[in-house]
Amino acid sequence: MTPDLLITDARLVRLRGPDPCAAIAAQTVAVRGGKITFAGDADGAPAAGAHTQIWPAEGRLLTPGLIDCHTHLVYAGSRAAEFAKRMAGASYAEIAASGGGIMNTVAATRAASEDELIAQSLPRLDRMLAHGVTTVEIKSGYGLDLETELKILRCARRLGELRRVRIITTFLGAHTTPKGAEADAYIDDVCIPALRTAAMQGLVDAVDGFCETIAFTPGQIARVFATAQALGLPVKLHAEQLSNQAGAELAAQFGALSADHLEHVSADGIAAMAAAGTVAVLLPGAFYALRETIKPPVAQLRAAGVSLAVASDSNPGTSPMTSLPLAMNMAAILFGLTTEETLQGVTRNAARALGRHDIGAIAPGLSADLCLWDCTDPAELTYRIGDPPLHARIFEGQAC
Ligand code: DI6
Ligand code: FE
Repeated sequence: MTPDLLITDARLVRLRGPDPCAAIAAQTVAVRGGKITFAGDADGAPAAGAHTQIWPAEGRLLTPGLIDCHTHLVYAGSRAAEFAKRMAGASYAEIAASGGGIMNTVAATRAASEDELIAQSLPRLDRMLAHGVTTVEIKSGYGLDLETELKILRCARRLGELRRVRIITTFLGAHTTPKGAEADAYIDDVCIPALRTAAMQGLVDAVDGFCETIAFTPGQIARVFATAQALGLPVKLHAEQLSNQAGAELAAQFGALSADHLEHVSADGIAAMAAAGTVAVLLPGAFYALRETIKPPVAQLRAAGVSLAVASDSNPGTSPMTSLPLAMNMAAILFGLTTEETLQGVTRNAARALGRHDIGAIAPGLSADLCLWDCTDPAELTYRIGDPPLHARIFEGQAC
């Protein structure tokens, strides 16, 4: 089959096979109809036709496009003023308890029109893309009422039409209890009905919750997860970020794609995740911004065979960051991941955390989401502090 695109002379990192992070010189990748049809030595490559675009990589590194598998990208407003308070000594939990925190962003997001929300979120998306991202997961959770949760999810879908990027949506109605409401009543009377409506409208790819003393109990999250299961939607969980709530065990029990944060996960939680194949999504941006001191138990997760992913957690409260390569650097420096682990964490393991088998690696049949980098060593992507040497981003076979 004649390719639409042939990338020649690339230093290829496939994220597949026994040595997934090896960089192999002088490789060719062929693309047709937005999908990879060949990756390997030039002599085995399909022949170019009259309309084949030939792109000499000139020895540059070629990796899968990066996948940010945990973001809260769509929101309105800024929390810089709260940041200033925290730097002057107030804690995140104190600010949340006094009506600030997530509720601050909820008020701004409710007040914003859909177009305003797009206008504020699009520049953040553009910065992500400029750092090599080709797939972004976006959570709701700054609406906490039916209308605003739907608005956020519609905006997330629209962002995927405005830019050449794959957007995956996650319903996070169980983010916090809105002011004046009672947690159980909110879950049963607002969150779960909103989930059903959003799912019916095709706006939901997965379901998340925040299991924490300042958010929801495992029992409340379980009710949301049971609804997700009935709707045929996969689940994931913000688990053990600030304390241990046995959220990892709960997530595993529901066959969750991922459990995220995990600073306070227990040995039992790790064992449950390993048995269920639940990916650990590490979010060093929030750890850094909250000046946390307890790290996720990376050595134990590794020893148990839990797959590690890394994401930006881009959100206005605890991780106002849009650079996934910066998260890679932080995961190495702060959590002790190797440069191979950080790269796998934003490619094939991030794909697993999203339940996707068609992205995150370079192999025939997969989507041609690729990044060409002005370097030859894959460690360069983690080594630089949020300043990745991106040469070109390719989404479904087209440079953009
Ligand atoms: N965990 C977090 O770190 C963010 N959400 C969550 O569930 C914080 C979101 C915010 O402060 O706005
Ligand atoms: Fe988050």
